[in-house]
Amino acid sequence: MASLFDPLIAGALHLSNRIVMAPLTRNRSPNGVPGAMVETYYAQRASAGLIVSEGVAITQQGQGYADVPGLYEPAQLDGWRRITAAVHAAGGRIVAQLWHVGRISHVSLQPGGADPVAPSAITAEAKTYILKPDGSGEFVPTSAPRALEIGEIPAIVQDYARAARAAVDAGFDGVELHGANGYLIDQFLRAGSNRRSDEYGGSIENRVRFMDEVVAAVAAVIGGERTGIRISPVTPANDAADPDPQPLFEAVARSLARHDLAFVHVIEGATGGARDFQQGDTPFDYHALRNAYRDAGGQGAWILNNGYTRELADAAIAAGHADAIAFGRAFIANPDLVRRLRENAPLNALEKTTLYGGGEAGYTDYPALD
Ligand code: 8OZ
Repeated sequence: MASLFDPLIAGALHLSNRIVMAPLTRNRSPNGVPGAMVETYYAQRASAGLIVSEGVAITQQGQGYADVPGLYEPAQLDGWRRITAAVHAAGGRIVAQLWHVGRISHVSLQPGGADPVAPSAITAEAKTYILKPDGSGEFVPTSAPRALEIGEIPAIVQDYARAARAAVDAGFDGVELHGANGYLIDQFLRAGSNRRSDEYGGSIENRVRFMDEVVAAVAAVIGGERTGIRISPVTPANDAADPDPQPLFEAVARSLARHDLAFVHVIEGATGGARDFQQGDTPFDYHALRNAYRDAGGQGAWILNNGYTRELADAAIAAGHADAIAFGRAFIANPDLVRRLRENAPLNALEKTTLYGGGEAGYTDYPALD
């Protein structure tokens, strides 16, 4: 029977255990450049079987929040090169989460103050976080987006591919596409944000097309065995909504199965909230989702996430429902989470006021055991 502490091979990624650090937005990279503090933070957490970095913007257009790191300027890449080297020196593995926020942005973050882009010109009922001229942060409503012209889509697909190449050049072991939580890929998938009448909207097949093209383009440049994706079939985060998620995400799973990916990472329920959160008329069937992937030939590692305790995680791995489990908030507060889980040691409590932005406090100063 597999355990959380057994190694796992996920495509080209060799994990020393099945405990994954989930992607966590921390807003500590001014001008998109991750510095020494970010390096310390990730190196402290290198005992994870795999670190998925915080969302990293693939372009300035993909930026939606203040002080999120990027992968599109030389100084940003230099910062990541030091971070990936530090994680590797500490024995860890790290993939970059490639992020385009789509409509979850604000004009002040966009190139030339332009409107954010989205599948359709529908403003999200959501907030983002920007910096005021005095440097302090504030939450503001997201700006009204404009709908992408069909002729603009290939360039955005290529932006993902270029960022994937840059990530691997900067030392990342691979990438995770951010297909979750109401950002650009998810905006194309779900009917609430996609009202297009061209080949990228309408039918499920059409709404899956953008994701499929991004996955294909990224896998073509860095290899499917270094590529994973995160999805969130029912989360309401960022105004994401679809009336019938089961057939939609089973089609997503079948599409992903064609690309020989390293892993598929699934958020169960509402991101950071109720695991049994439901959209549509029936509870989402996550086993059917996994079966759709496996039946279509998908062999990537199956990573589950959201509110897992040690007991829930052990049970999911032992039952074969997951190959690995991702932990988010527990990794913020416990740099040595793997050891604590192994020893059944108590966990540090999370300080919520220091999650987004700020300095070392609540970032690199959570104590390890001893
Ligand atoms: C929390 C705050 C800002 C962004 C996500 C990237 O939900 C995020 C995010 C989380 O996927």
